[in-house]
Amino acid sequence: MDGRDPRGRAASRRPLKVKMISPAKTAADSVYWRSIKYSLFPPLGLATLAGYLGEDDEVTLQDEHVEKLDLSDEPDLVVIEAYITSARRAYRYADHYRAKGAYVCLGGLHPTSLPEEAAQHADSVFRGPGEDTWPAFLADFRAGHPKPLYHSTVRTLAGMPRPRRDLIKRERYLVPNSLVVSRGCPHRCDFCYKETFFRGGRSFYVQAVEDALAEIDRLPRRHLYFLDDNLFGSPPFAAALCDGLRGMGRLWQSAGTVQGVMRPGLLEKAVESGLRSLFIGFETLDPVNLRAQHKTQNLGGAAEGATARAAAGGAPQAEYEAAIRRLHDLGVMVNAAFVFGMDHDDSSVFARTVEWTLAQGIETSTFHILTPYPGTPLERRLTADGRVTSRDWDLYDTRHAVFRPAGMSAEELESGYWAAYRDFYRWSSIWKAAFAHGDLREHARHLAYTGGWKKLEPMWDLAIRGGKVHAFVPLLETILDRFGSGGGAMPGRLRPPARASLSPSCGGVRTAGGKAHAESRPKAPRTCAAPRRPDRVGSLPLPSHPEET
Ligand code: B12
Ligand code: SF4
Repeated sequence: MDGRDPRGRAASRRPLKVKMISPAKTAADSVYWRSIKYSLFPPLGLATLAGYLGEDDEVTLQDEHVEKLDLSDEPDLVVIEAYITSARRAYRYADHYRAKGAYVCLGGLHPTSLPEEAAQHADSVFRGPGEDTWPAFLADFRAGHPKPLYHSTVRTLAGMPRPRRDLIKRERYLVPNSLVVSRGCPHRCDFCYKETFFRGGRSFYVQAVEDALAEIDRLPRRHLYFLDDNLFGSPPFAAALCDGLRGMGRLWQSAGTVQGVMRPGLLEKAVESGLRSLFIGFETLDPVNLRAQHKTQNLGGAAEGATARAAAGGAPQAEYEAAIRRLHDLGVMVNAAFVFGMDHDDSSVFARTVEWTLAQGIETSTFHILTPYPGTPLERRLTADGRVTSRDWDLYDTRHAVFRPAGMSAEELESGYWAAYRDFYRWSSIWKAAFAHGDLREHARHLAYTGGWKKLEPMWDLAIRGGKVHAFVPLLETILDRFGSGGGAMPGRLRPPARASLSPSCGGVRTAGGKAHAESRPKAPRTCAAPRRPDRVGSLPLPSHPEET
């Protein structure tokens, strides 16, 4: 190296002009429909990386999910985050800026899985989380000798600068207060992106609780959304976080596991600190499928009592039902995620699954078609068996069958997937699920939330077009607040375990205790939950988690 980067630039200490881009699966200016799903969360990964830049560097962050990209600028450095479904557009923008002479960096989940593919469009490719590689690259770049490939190995969130939330256009998002306080997950399910992404270092680690609380403290309004894969992955960490959160007057949503829910005491702490809805990857009701995907933690394990039932009987339903009862008893809404197309599924799986979710009074469900993300054990297995039928990454959106299923045709899998959404969110189903709860108030709450959101779909479309998504936050919060009065979620007001159907459940954010709630309210104004709709055909579900597989 002669002090020049591979594209001929000499070492320089001058401020950098940096452009950060989160490309969307499709352009955000569709004339047909704008899904609220894409206006929920800001690009937190890029905002995190921006935190490592110098104070005098000039940074622009554009998120194609919510705005039309300005491609006419002349940055020195372009930073693009690519997911599998946005890879095609990410490469297009990378090529565009390279042709203009900018230095282009590609990172995120897809370049991590397929660095050689990404390298055709980038000057530097990054594998894994960026907290170690990104500052190393910046030093190399400023010194004039950046490397073509950086692979993260040092996994820690200690000393991480604060994400540059000032770069986020808050008014364009319904849930600007998203955050992650851990990375990864202690489990290893075959279909999950996680093992591929974290290869080369630890695959589960947490932030210092005081750092997490400090970040929370600086977020305005009340509502928080933890995007962590599994917030309860470390019970001591989760318990300490909840202890710290208690009394901060926050309302929050997150993802957890059946195991985490069944752990004695932890859920109660979470509810006391403001948990209002939990995304849970039930994935399948079939124990053979769970074992094949190495998701045996859903069959029992760490938790006592009810967990043992599932382990003994082999079927997960008893355990799932116990977890749902526990959540509902504490006033927590359940967003259940299922994956269709595992080898033990046949074409009866769709109706059976929907029927079961309705019988449990589950408020929202997200359904997915099994998708072999590159680099996962699932992908390796299906590829070895010659069953992968498409490498068109645009189709890897969990709505398309990109492999040959074992127990049905690909067409049956796709049509069954759409039918599941239709059947879960049809009015008769909403009524049925609502009446699975115990009393009139529960019925009304379920109907109001699930049905109400369903009716709001056209409104979201208009709000997004008008750039007014955030204006709906106070309204939503008020609605959710009203319905929260019966829940047992305020500090000191935890409801005792009751019969399954007694507790209220709601659209994700529900204050618990009306008046008492107002008393514990922080100075910041209140916010609301994040409704989303997974697709055009399905109706708008309640606030739920974006994790899609
Ligand atoms: C929020 C979210 C969304 C939001 C996106 C919001 C946004 N603007 O980013 C929405 C709801 C739109 C969404 C949609 C979808 N999602 Co999504 N989503 C997530 C979720 C839960 C959190 C992402 C996040 O913010 N993470 C926290 C930040 C800090 O981490 P990060 O973004 O990964 O960034 C770090 C590193 O990746 C790295 N990095 C990233 N870019 C770069 C660039 C450079 C240069 C460098 C150095 C480093 C670097 O450094 C960052 C800091 O460590 C993840 C799960 C997860 N835990 O990550 C799934 C996830 C990313 N989604 C996934 C999927 C499949 C989808 C959908 C296809 C699902 C569907 N059925 O529709 C759609 C398609 C989206 C699209 N546009 O293509 C998969 C991706 C699989 C894959 N291999 O790409 C994930 C991993 C879920 C899962 N468990 O499988 N999603
Ligand atoms: S699917 Fe969920 S539980 Fe399994 S490894 Fe991934 S994040 Fe963890």
